[in-house]
Amino acid sequence: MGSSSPLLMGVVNVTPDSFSDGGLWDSPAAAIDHGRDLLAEGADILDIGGESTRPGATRPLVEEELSRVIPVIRELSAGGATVSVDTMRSEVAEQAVASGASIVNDVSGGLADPRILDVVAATGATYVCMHWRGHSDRMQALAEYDEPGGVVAAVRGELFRRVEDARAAGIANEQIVLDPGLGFAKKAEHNWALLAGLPALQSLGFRLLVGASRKSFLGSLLAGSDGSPRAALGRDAATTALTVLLAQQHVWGLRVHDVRSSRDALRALERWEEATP
Ligand code: PMM
Repeated sequence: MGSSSPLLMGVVNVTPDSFSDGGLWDSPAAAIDHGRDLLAEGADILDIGGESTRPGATRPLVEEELSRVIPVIRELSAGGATVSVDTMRSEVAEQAVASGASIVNDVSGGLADPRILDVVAATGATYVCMHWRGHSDRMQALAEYDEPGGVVAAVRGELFRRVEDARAAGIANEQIVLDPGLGFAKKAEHNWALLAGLPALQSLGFRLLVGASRKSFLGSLLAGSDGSPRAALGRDAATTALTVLLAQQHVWGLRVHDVRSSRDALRALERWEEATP
């Protein structure tokens, strides 16, 4: 693997309603098969989630979330995969790590359930701390960034406050990965500004993970002549272009649905870099 290649985190949504692939793998057995396929296509990490964060989504009960993700995490980590749990709940994070997950991917950055920070500190898991302002039912109303420096300065400042809380709970800097949270309380223009402004986030000194895959801002970018957004499954070529651009920004990881196309693109980029004096 070339020095600039980010890790590819393949998405396994065990949910009936995720916006990008909802309902495709909503039984544990189907999710396990899908996870194995993603590994074969070149995923470095599998991100297993049981709560949809699509705008307007309602939350599952904690028992429901546990019954979706735990069997999948247990099976895939027993097979040797590096597993991440996509959850905002401390109980789910705790049981996921006990079942073999080594990464806690918390899209709320500790805001939804602050005890998740204690779980991460106690277990030593890697902590993906994403920028977030509120649950999906109200997040689009929170997409206002009027302060000087706009969305990039706001996200940088708000993420840094999350890091301070994580450290106060006993999480070490080395455990932390930051994520700008594309699409979470962000309009399309905010997502593009954040992609262009990644160096400002990198200047905080942490590894970065970015999840652009199949998001709505790509749907609006690729809208048809009648203005209707391109459907989620038609956004992979644009996602792959961002994979290459973000690899060139030296991000640590990319969360993607279609692992094969991103893996192929990274291979081409590595070969290109090898051939470039
Ligand atoms: N996006 C989604 C879910 N989890 N986790 C991280 N760290 N970063 C993201 O951007 C992110 C995430 C929503 O996308 P999906 O419904 O397509 O999985």
